[in-house]
Amino acid sequence: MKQRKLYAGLGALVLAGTAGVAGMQASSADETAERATRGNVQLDANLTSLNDSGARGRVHAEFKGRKAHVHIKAKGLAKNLPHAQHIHFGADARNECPNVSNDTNNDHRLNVVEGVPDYGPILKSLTTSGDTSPASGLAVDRFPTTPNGTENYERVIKFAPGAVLRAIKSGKGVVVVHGVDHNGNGAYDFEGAGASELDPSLPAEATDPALCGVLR
Ligand SMILES: [Cu+2]
Repeated sequence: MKQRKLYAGLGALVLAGTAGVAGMQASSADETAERATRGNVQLDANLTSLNDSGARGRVHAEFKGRKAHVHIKAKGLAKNLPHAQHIHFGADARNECPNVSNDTNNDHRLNVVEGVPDYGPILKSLTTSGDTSPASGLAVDRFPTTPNGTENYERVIKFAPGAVLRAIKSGKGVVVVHGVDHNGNGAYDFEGAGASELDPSLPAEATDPALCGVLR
């Protein structure tokens, strides 16, 4: 598996999407914004299947100020394969999950880029350890590998204060779990769905979204 290249491929997407978010954070990092991010809020997301992955799940996120205790439970994911997972957010995105109408190239698959108008770029990488920034977007050795297709993930994620955190707390964060074994052969390979739109040297199976839900 070309995991290192997988990182590089998503890196481009991350860089393309973060400029607007960084600007938002800087412009609102004042005292008012800081106060507004202190509140506690409980959010839930119902994770539904994309790309006929057959998976389903739930997310519970307990925000205390700038920290969120994120709990993901999912089943039916491709077994024994790493599943990159993120909180996506875009200031210009619809902050929703994509559907079949997002399949702009009519190939009967939903790739990562086709979903960006809905869920936006990566805001947080829901890794199992270490860095949680967009830079870890495809740190495959730090994402769940779901031996039985089942995921039970828990981690405290820290956010920067400001407009983006307020937007997440107000119900605009979208959780996406990636990785679809389209041809069911137990591997991410080119036979399943060809090359990833993020990097033609990668299988699209490794990056296609499998689950999506809005944290509300
Ligand atoms: Cu993602």
